[in-house]
Amino acid sequence: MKDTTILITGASSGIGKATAELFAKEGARLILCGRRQERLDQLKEVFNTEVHLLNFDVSDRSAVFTAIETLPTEWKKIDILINNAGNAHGLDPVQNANLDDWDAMIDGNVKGVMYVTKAIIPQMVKRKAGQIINLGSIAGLEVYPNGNVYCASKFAVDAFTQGLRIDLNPFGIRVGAIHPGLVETEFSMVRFKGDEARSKSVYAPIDALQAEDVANAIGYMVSVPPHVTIADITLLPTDQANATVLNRKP
Ligand code: 8X3
Repeated sequence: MKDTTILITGASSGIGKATAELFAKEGARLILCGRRQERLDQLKEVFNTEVHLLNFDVSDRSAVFTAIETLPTEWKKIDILINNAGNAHGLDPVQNANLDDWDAMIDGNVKGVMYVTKAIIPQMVKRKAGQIINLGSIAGLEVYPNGNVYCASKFAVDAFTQGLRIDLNPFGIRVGAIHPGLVETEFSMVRFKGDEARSKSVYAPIDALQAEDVANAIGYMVSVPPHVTIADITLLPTDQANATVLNRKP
């Protein structure tokens, strides 16, 4: 992957970081995006590959377009975009939910994916080449209790991915999504606002997916021959049958 440039959002932790590690090992050139500069710096230090860092918030429309427009010339050709940034905030019934949580999920998970994609696709369209992989979720395929707006945001990612695949079809650009179930990352700590016990209780009853499992599936989506598009992968822990059915350990 030596001459392949991959841009990953939300690269400082979890699935984004594991994906960056996987592609760094394969020698890809990486543009790592995130909000936590120190974490990005640490990755750049240990990766044995060319890395460019971008510190911006995907939900900040002008920051997104400025960051992409002002990339140095040698980083302007992006072969693969991995729209990974996104979070859940709260797990409450609609009637009790916090509106700031809703805004954060719609702004980050939905608008963020759209802004970054819109900023990056002109050079893909021009070159008639490229690949875009969006991080969906099992929550974007099924609605679960109290998931309401988080599920809505991931359903939107799924719809946007499908629309993008249609619109970019004339240009030979591959578009797909990956829909993970429970992945043991900082996801629940963010969702439950730092409540460690509640966060642990999400993953403890099962053998959850690890960030590396999702990264490996993304690696597969990228590795197939150019005439093949993996449109969707739904990746579940073996202990998870769907959004709500878990084979809990005794
Ligand atoms: C993360 C998976 O099931 O917690 O998107 O919504 S779930």
